[in-house]
Amino acid sequence: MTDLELKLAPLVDAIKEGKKVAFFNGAGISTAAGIPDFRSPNTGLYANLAKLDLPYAEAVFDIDYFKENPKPFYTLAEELYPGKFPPTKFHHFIKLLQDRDQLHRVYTQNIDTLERLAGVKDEFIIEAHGSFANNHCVDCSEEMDTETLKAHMRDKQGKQNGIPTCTKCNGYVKPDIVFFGEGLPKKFFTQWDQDCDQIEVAIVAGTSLTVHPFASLPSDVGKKGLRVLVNKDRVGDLGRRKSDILALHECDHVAETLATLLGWDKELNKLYGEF
Ligand code: CNA
Repeated sequence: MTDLELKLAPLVDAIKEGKKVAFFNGAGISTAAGIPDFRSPNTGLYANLAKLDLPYAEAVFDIDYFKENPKPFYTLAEELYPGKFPPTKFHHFIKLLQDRDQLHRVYTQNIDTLERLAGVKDEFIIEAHGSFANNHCVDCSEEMDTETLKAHMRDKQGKQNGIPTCTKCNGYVKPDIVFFGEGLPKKFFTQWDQDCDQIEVAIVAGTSLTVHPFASLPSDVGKKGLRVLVNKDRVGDLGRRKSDILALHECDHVAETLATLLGWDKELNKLYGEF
């Protein structure tokens, strides 16, 4: 047995016993699909924003900055817009738990909707930082459908210069992803109130756990819950409880290893091969 397999043994046992798993996801579960995360040195978005001429990296997702200059966000949005990227093995592993009625919830910071694309049902997903699914004017809140938004983005030669603009008030339109300076969806808080004491297994994956309030969820998991960190590096307070498992590896490698230990590897590869 490899060191990773040994470490994962209590998690495999818990899944074999029929326990339900809740996920706490970040950008690192999607990097294998080709979507850069924020904070990885060299490859992360923040390391590659120089071309956007921002006062500071986070400004690209800052609501006050967006209201003055939406161009950097829309330059980035073109690269990140859902539709170009397939789910990873890690996403498919979540779906396999759903198929076995062992998925408790998926709290995700990601805006790429890859959990949905992998087939995870709406009732399980809490998109804590919103998604590209809907769009609103930042001034008058008028909704804009996604096809119109995309048409505005494509229209680079027109007077809007590729920036989606409200047909009612001419304000800038933004997808409903949560920017710095904006509140999280109500559902995030109400669902967590219901879930937090009932978590049997918590898998925290691909996140630096730096953005609050999401970052505090793993430490709120009740002491009886088994906590597992799947990440390149150690983050948050994971590792402080005796039962915590630290799987400091690539997310897809851990998904493959778990699938093999559970005898789900053929199914996982089939799902992965379908995209
Ligand atoms: P982050 O701060 O960039 O952290 C990512 C973490 O994942 C780091 O600790 C990395 O070491 C780790 N990591 C990267 N790749 C892998 C991998 N293949 N296997 C294991 N670990 C890996 O990102 P967070 O999600 O923590 O930050 C929260 C922000 C990022 C949210 O508001 C998101 O909206 C935002 N974001 C989302 C996406 C997306 O939707 N895919 C992409 C980029 C940023």
